[in-house]
Amino acid sequence: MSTTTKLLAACALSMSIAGAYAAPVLFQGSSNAGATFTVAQARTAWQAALVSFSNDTLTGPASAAPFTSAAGNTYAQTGNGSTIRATGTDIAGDRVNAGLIQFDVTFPSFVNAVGFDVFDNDGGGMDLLLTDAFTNIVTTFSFQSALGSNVTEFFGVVFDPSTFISRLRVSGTDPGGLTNWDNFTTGVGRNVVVDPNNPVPVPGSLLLVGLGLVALAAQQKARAVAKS
Ligand SMILES: [Ca+2]
Ligand SMILES: [Ca+2]
Repeated sequence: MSTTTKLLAACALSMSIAGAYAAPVLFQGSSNAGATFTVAQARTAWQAALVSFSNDTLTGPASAAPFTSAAGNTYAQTGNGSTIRATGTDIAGDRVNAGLIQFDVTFPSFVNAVGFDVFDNDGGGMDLLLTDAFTNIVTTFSFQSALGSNVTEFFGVVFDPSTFISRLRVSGTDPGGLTNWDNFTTGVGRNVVVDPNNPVPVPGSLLLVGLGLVALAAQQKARAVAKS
């Protein structure tokens, strides 16, 4: 069984999805001693599903939220009472007295895939809410982080080829109250049927009609050449 197949099998067990529309795949890795695969393996498998991607290392000045990183992503608190801040190397979250640490990430362009590292979520539950750039439909992923302190995990999502997202809301119920996030990576999956830089999506059915017309024209041209 390949690493990717193992990842997909593990994801099918660990993931529950609420919402509709997207047919996403979630890759999860952990540096836990008992983990089936490492953070690096999970990230590599996720990146292999993409045609392009860019990584936000969050290197920059320390700052309270909201802040925009050098990569152009804007990170903001949601007003639920928890806080986040830029440390200069990553994002530090404090649950304070809220039920969960929660923040929004807005991307400078629409993306088809998103992944990031989580440090020290202590086995807490995590939610990712991804807002569809065209329909505003929100898809929710709910999953558990690995048990134990000082554990780094990777979570990555790839949407179906016609789905792009404009915003990500991250929530973690870290029992200890302190969690860090880093390396927010966004990308475009292979075989996408819309251009993320063009805000007008090409419906799949129209694309098929277009491809059919191209094939028909090629066939007629071939017949004309054969007769001449
Ligand atoms: Ca970093
Ligand atoms: Ca923690």
